[in-house]
Amino acid sequence: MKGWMGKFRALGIFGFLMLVLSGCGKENLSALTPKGYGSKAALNLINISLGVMIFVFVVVMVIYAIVIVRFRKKKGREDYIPPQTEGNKALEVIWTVIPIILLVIIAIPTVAITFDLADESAADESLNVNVTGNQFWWHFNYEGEEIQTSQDLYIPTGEKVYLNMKTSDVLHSFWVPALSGKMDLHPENENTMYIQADEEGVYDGKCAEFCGTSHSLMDFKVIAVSPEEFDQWVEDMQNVDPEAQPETADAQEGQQLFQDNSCIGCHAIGASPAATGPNLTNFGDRTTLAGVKEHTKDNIVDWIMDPESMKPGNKMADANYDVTQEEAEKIADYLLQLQPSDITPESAETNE
Ligand code: HEC
Ligand SMILES: [Cu+2]
Repeated sequence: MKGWMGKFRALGIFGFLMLVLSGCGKENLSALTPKGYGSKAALNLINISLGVMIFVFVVVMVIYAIVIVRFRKKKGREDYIPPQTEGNKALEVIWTVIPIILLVIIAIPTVAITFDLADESAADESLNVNVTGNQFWWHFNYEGEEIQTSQDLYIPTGEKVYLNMKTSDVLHSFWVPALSGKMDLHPENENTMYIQADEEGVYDGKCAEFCGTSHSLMDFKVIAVSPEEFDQWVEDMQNVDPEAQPETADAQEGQQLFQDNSCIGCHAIGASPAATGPNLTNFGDRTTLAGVKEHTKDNIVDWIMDPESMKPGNKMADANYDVTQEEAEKIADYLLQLQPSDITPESAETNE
């Protein structure tokens, strides 16, 4: 009786966990709610494999149940031994051939999709973005467009965007579950994959390769907007004047402080090449700070005063600058008004 109770309790806990955990995850961070070409292909494969596995499971369970019932030890026939069938050729062939057929059913679409997702034949006439992974932030350099961004990757919907990926330090892995599978980043070899978003939206991305203390905070976003909105965004980004004067006096002072302290040494504004820190050209249009924190003035000030406490081990923590709280507020005012485009993450979310 006690043993049964224990089993029921375990079953109860599993059932409960299944219910609760199935509520975990966000829609735009899930491979099970695919919104892109690669993720849809992957989900198809998952479903095919699952179908085959369920088929095998059911068949085995049915045979198992029949055997248990039919061949029980019966009263009066305790010594009975059923006819032995080892070495039965027909049976051996059948249960060798069936798994082969099942594996072929899984293998054909797997191989086809693998080649399809690795296909780079359209790369030349597509949008190419050079992606760099850094501890613990992402950099995006739009090839031939004179556009550099960090953390937020804008792409047009309905077309393949080729990502040529490398890391500046340790291994990272680029993963936007709702759009595609993962791709590792390596310091020397460039790895290429394409993503294609079928619907507008803001898709969360993660670093999927342990890369240090703040690995779990190395988040980014893919912002998929309509092709027209994307063209508008490109134009806006190309027309940014990195030296443009802010409107308010505080922001103007902030701009000066940003230049006088070492900030500008690590953070580019405008399309100058990748620096040691995130490009801040469209910082005011972002919805998160450092990939993970709420994009509020308070948080930005806290970040400038003590980046280590918000993202342990990050490379700004040992930077050499000395600003007061008041100065940090002015710098935040300056950074927040860096809003070069009307195309923002909100455009992707409202136009669905
Ligand atoms: C030694 C280089 C360095 C210096 C100097 C530096 N930063 Fe940074 N900064 C970084 C790095 C690296 C990150 C990315 C940290 C991370 O997310 O891992 C960063 C992140 C940021 C972010 C968040 C960016 C984002 O993408 O959300 C802001 C804002 C910022 N820095 C502002 C400043 C300001 C203001 C100064 C000057 C007072 C400054 N930084 C000085 C390297 C630097
Ligand atoms: Cu990483």
